Amino acid sequence: MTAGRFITLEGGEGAGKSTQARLLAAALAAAGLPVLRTREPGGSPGAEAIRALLLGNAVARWDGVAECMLHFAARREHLAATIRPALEAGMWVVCDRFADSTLAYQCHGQGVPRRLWDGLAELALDGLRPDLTLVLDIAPERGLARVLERAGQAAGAGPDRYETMGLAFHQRIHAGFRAIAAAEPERCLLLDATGTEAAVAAAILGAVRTRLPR
Ligand code: Z5A
Repeated sequence: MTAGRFITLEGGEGAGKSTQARLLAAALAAAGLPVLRTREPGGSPGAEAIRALLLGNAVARWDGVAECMLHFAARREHLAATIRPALEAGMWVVCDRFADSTLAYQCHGQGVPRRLWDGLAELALDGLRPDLTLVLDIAPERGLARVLERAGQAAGAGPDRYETMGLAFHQRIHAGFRAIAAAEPERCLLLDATGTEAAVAAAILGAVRTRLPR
């Protein structure tokens, strides 16, 4: 039994998850709530080490199944070291990506069977699921354009391994996230991510207030 709240942000590349995770955490903190902002893959020393492996640039380094297992290994470590202790301490945990990303990227994107995701989720999560998942929805072409524009602005910041995987891959992921949101409407909310940062932030805060009243 956990005392805190667990909010995850999901969506494809450039949907604005990191931006919105930062804005939501700041808004919750400004409202006097204890907040922890974290991310996946990563969020604890062991999980960050796995992140460095996963986001390296060799596209064909592992097959989808191995990749799925690596994401869940990182997640289990992240849960044990960071998320569960924070929830048990009563914090509001805002997490940039979580298990839905594995379902979207590795199952919808890379063709890993759903039953494998189910088995790994049962093994790794010990029944923990987010209280609220905000799925930021944007056409992949538009999201990728945002990421490319950012890379153009930051000297030396080339695309990571997933960003090099092609438009068809990102279209499957986009469809996957929509299917996830439609399948679990009590947990997930699909939000239009094409508005300004402020407009998306306001929609998110409204959803959090409605769905997770204090
Ligand atoms: N992955 C996986 O395959 N399986 C898994 O289980 C998990 C992850 C957990 C993590 O990369 C990669 O791992 C990811 C999926 C895979 N694939 N890739 N690549 P990451 O953590 O480095 O990257 P990301 O999660 O995809 O984040 P991102 O590409 O940075 O996108 P974002 O967080 O959604 O967007 P952002 O950083 O907030 O914004 C991107 C740019 O758009 C930036 O310049 C902003 O200033 C701009 N932006 C943001 N919002 C707006 C609005 N509203 N209007 C205009 N511009 C905006």
